[in-house]
Amino acid sequence: MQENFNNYKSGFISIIGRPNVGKSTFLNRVIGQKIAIMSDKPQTTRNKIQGVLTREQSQMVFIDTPGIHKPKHKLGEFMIKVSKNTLREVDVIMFMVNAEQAIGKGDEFILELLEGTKTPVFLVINKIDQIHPDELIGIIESYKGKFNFSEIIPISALEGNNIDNLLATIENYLPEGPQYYPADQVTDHPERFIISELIREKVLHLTREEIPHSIAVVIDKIKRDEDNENMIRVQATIMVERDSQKGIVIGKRGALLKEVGTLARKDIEMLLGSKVYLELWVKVQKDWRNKMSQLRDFGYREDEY
Ligand SMILES: Nc1nc2c(ncn2[C@@H]2O[C@H](COP(=O)(O)OP(=O)(O)OP(=O)(O)O)[C@@H](O)[C@H]2O)c(=O)[nH]1
Ligand SMILES: [Mg+2]
Repeated sequence: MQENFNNYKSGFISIIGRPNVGKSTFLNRVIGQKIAIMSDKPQTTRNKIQGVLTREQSQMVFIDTPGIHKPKHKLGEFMIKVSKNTLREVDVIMFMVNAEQAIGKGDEFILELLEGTKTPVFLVINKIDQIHPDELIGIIESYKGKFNFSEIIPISALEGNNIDNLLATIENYLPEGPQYYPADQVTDHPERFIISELIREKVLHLTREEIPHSIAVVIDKIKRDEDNENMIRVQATIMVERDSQKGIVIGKRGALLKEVGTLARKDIEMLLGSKVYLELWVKVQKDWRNKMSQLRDFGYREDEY
C-alpha cells in the first residue's frame, strides 16, 4: 500500500562549500534563529548542524557542514568526514560559493566529490551584495562548464536577497513525505551544544591568528540556581593547546575572558529565555586537536554529530 502524504513534501538538503562562504549565515537566515555560529574566520563550523524549516506544504531539513579544506589535524580530518558523509541520503545538495572569490582548487575538489552523484546539485552563489550585478554572468559562466548543475541561484544570505526563490526551487525537488520533526523544533542539537558554540563564537570574534582554531569549549554544568529559580547557572571550560594561549584568552587582568563571558551570556539568555550566570574557566590540553580521545571528549564524535 502506498503511503499518502496529501502532497506534503519533505526532505534533506546538505549545504556544502569552502570555508567562510556563508553556509551557516544562510542556515540561520532561513531558520530565523541563531543555531549555527558564524565568523569571518575560516573553519568556524566543526560539526554537522541541522536546521528545520517547517512550512504549510513542506518541511525542509537543512544540514550545515564544516567548510571543506585541506586538513592539518585530526580535527580537520573529522570535519571533512562530517561534510562528506552528509552528501549521502540527501535530496538536494547546495554547493555554496562566494561571488567575490574566483573558482579555486577547493571548489574543484568539492565538485570532484560530487561527480557521479544522482542527487540534484544546486550552485548557490552567495554574497551577491558584494558584487556589481554585471559581474554575475561571468561568475556563472566560470562554474557552468565544471559541473552539470540542476540549478544556479545567486543569493545574499546576509541581506536575504533571493532566498525565497531558492526555497521555492528546493521545494520543487523534494519528494512527497512526512513531517519528520515537530513544527516547533528548529534543530537536532541539544541546548548544551548550542551554548558551548555560542561561547566559542565569542572567543573567535575577540581573538586572532591561531587562537580561533585552537580552542574548544566544554560545558561542565547547567543547573537552575537553588536560591533563584529565574536564574540558570552555566559552568564551561575553554580548552586551549598551549600555556601562551591560555594567557591570551584570559587577557590582561582577565579582560578578554570577561568580555567573552558578557557577550556569551547575552546570547545564552536569549536562547534559554532566562537569566544566566556564566562561569568560564580556561584549561590547557596540549595538542588536543590531534588526539582522538580528546576530540571525542570535546564533542567531535563521528557517531554523534
Ligand atoms: N557580504 C556578505 N557577507 C556574508 C554573506 N553571507 C555570509 N557572509 C559573511 O561571511 C563570513 C562567513 O560566514 P559563515 O556563515 O560563518 O561562513 P561558513 O561558510 O559557515 O564558514 P565555515 O563554517 O568556516 O565553513 C561572515 O563574516 C558572514 O557575515 C553575504 O551574503 N554577504
Ligand atoms: Mg559555518
